[in-house]
Amino acid sequence: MTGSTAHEARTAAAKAVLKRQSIETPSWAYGNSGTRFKVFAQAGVPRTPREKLDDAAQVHAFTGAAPTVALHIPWDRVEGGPEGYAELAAYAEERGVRLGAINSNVFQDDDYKLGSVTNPDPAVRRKAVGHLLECVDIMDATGSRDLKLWFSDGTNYPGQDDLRDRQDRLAEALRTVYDRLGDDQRMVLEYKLFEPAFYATDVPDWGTSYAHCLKLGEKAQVCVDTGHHAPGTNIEFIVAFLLREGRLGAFDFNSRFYADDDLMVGAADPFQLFRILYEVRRGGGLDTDSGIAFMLDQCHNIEAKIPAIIRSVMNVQEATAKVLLVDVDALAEAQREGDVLAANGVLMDAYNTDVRPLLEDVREELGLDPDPMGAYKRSGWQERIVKERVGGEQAGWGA
Ligand code: LRH
Ligand code: MN
Repeated sequence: MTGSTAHEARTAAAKAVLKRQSIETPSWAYGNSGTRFKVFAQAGVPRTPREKLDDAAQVHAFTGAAPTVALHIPWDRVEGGPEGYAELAAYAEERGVRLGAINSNVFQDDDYKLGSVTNPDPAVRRKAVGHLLECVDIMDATGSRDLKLWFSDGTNYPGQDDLRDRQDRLAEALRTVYDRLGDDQRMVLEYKLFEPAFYATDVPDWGTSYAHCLKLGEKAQVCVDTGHHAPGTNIEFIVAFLLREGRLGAFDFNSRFYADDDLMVGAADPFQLFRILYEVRRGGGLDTDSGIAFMLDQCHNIEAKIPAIIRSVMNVQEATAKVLLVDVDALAEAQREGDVLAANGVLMDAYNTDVRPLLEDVREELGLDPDPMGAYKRSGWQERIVKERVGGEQAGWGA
């Protein structure tokens, strides 16, 4: 096959993958967020889970690649128990999106100061496990597959608590929740190096999450939040390893310059996103049945939220298009021959390819405007929500 026909074949194959790409947006990114210094409220921000879904539907309408929305409990709590969540799921469907992962929250209650599921006090542990089980009840109502677990649990000073005992408590709680999962449900266990704990975090790294998941069973998978690693960590190696083990369940995509900055994915380090998605592709993670949840987990503290999320979806699409254009045969050959520069060159050729025209074609073939950001701007939705969403309590982290 000549070079050009091979490239045409790669382009056609890439289009097929890009047309079915699904990136989950986080309900909390549509609400107000900030840092410990300040939360800058923005006009037009949603006041209810339904208004968050209205905004998420805009992102999907203009990108065609964001059909699901992750919820966070209690930030997205609705009245009416399971029926209430079933109605919320129906509301989402009517707007062309579906409810995705259910995120638990055992990091904002006074009782959890010394930990939630790892707390020395068994009553506090029972309360935390109770919330996690309530989240599974909500999954039953919304039809969500994934329970996403992130624990802020940790200590600030050596000796504050027994690190081994805390792991025993964590394992016991995870087992209780795991055994409650339905056949088609999973738990994805997210790790984070530090913050809010500043000495030892109980699930600090991929190895700790992986080890707990192995003990629990197949329905327990690791969630890789791209902002949760020590500076200099080779995240794509972790991705390659977990894919090889069949334990890469989900991504929380964002980007950072320093710590858990939760900036737009690809904004701080587009080459890192490319390297991560290359290992995703290499490990079969872009195949239809990979089961990996590609989610955004971001905070748009100063920039307009809906356009920022549209831009983020486009950043993932662009990085995905680039990795799909990698000439894998030439790469494998160069690697076999130990031709370091040729091998690196193949990857850099793909990375340096301007894939924006390809994505514009994909959008047009999907009946979408080739310019999602421009189309959103022209839609007048931003002006409309600023005008309509007056009064009431704007959504936020409630921290
Ligand atoms: C923790 C985290 C987790 C979410 C929260 C919104 O830093 O990444 O995924 O629960 O952000
Ligand atoms: Mn996260």
